[in-house]
Amino acid sequence: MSNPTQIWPADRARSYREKGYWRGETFPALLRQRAAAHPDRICLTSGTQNWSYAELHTRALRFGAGLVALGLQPGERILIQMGNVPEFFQAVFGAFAAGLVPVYALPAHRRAEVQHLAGKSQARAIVVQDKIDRFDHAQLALEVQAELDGLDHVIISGTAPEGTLALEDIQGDPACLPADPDPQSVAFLQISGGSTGLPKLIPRTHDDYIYSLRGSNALCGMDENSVYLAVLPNAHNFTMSSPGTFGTFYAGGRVVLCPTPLPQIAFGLSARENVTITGLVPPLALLWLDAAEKLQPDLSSLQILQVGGAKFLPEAARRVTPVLGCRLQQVFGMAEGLVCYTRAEDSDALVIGTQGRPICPDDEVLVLDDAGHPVPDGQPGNLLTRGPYTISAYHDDPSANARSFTEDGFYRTGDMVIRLPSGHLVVQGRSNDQINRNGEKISAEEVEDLLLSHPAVFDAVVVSIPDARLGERACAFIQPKEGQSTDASALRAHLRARDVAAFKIPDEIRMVTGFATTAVGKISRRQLRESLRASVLAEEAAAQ
Ligand code: OOB
Repeated sequence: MSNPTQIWPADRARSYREKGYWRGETFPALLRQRAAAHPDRICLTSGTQNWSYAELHTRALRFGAGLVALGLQPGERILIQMGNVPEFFQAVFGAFAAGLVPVYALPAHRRAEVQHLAGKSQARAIVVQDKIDRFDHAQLALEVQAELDGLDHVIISGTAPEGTLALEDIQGDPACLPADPDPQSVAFLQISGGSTGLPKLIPRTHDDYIYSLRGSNALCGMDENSVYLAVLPNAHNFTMSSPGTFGTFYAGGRVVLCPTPLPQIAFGLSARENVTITGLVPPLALLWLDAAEKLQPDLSSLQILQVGGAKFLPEAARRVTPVLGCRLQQVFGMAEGLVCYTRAEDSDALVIGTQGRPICPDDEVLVLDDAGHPVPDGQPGNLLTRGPYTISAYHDDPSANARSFTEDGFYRTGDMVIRLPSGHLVVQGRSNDQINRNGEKISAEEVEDLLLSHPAVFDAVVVSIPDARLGERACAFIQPKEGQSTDASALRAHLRARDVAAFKIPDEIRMVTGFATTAVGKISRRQLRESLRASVLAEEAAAQ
């Protein structure tokens, strides 16, 4: 497993400890302490189920001990793919108790992603919910297991088919659990959106992640009366830590799990459960705004609506308080670390027009031109960052590390931003080829590769197009091989057969006879994507 000193060099680690950011807290200790301090307080509500802190803790210890009894060793990885169900937390905190390192897959991930994540992390076990939205994740887990050496255990929450273990049967004696882990060791592997290839693994330590929870809680006003509605997938970093579910547990508050992001359901839950804070991606926030105008729901308990994951445009941002009656908080974050928030004390102009400023005074932010020179405030540049909860290396990925981090440990975010003198950032877009569709990140290169594997495709270029509903949508341009032909539905079927997450299938597929080249040869894919994008935008403008 990665050595924490590779993630943070010793001098920075020392300074973060001295400054009190890293306090030696760990996830097993966190839940143990909360359960001891207020055992009967409810920490999780899902439908008619209410779990107290003591119940979650007991379930986690028993499950963790069951994992130890299966022979799993501290430091080994366990892949978790579950929806917004309470058992997600039983599995994650159980893994923590056993000293195991969870790897989080999203519910939308299919065979290509799950196999990659399990293989890359050398997972020894996989825990999945039997079905999410009618998709059979148990079957998928068995298929992945058949392909991978060392993936010894498939554990199912729900109905466990033959060859798998039922989560509820994995129980052991908590006395056999290991001692608490080193606070600077890796607690779990988050996954990156990324612009190249399949998701990369992001090693987050107990110390760094818990600092981000504490910092987020302070500036979101979280306390034991906070009720967080988890609408986006639990596995996503926004839902987990900004301040999200883990921040709520840290504060001793209550998490309410939303079975679907549909506004009608979420509004009802908010009123019934006295929800105080929730987080949405911009397309969902738009849906909520429109629905609230029609339905006039009771959202009187809701204090903060957080919007993040993709750019929330000022026209929409302006509607939040008048329509929903709560404060807007913009959140600009990344699973690699850095999270920016607008603050309660910020002017309306900052809350509506910026994506906030970093949690920590020691979050170092550089805004650089393409040659690596700093640009003045007010001008766009590439965002690089380093700080007490931002990684300086991906798990086991030297080539991604060489691309994504500078020698002195700054993460190249791939985002273009303008910094204001107040430190607030205004996100301008991506400097690399990633499509942010509905907050879900798609690598243009990965989809191009998949399209190129179709026998009739000579070349494929995938670009992002601004979209009123999704924020951005993916448009693929396809040049068929000479003498061959194919069409959009055949290509979509081809992608589906490759078992990739459905959000990666392009919204639009256009056939072309060829791509522009320069006199000296092929122009760069970056330039090609830019010119194709410009042609779609021009066409749309002409049609209006
Ligand atoms: C969050 O995390 P990821 O890892 O799925 O995606 C990170 C990327 C950022 O680099 C940026 O390109 C984009 O998502 N992004 C935003 C944004 N928030 C994220 N772009 C514009 N405006 C925003 N407000 O998406 C994430 C992690 C923690 C908290 C919130 C979001």
